[in-house]
Amino acid sequence: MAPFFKGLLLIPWIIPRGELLFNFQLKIVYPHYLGDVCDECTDTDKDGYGNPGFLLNTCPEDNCPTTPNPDQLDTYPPQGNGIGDACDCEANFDCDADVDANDVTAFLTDFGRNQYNRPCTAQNPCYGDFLCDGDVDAYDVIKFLEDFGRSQFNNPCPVCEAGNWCVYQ
Ligand SMILES: [Ca+2]
Ligand SMILES: [Ca+2]
Ligand SMILES: [Ca+2]
Ligand SMILES: [Ca+2]
Repeated sequence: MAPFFKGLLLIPWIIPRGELLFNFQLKIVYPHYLGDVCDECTDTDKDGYGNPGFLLNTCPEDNCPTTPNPDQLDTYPPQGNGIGDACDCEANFDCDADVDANDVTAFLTDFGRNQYNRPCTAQNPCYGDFLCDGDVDAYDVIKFLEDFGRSQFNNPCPVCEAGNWCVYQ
């Protein structure tokens, strides 16, 4: 066959395979150039855990989607609440976007409670007992101050659900 015709026959062979190869390389070499709809791990903060809400993600879900936290630690409250330590607003008692004067008031109301003084119970829980050890003491003040001042303009608090922080008897 003349070289010209050979060339014509080769073109339809090369084009689809070239596309395949190109896509393959693009996926391997530039995984973050993939659109969200075909990315198997949409991971904005690049910590190996995927943003919630992307159904095609095959990587585990990130408990702080905009804060890199490869350890995914969630130690407050002790039983965890699905929001990682790296971004949780533990002192946002009313679950709005801030830790402000309302939260200070709630904290001060319960500060000083312990097993001898108005014990923390399931019926009357203690706001600010971050460790769930049955008191609101100096340790909890330090933890409270870590988040005080966060607002919708300054490191906003993640969405949370108001409810019992600790499991009391
Ligand atoms: Ca992530
Ligand atoms: Ca993260
Ligand atoms: Ca948490
Ligand atoms: Ca608040």
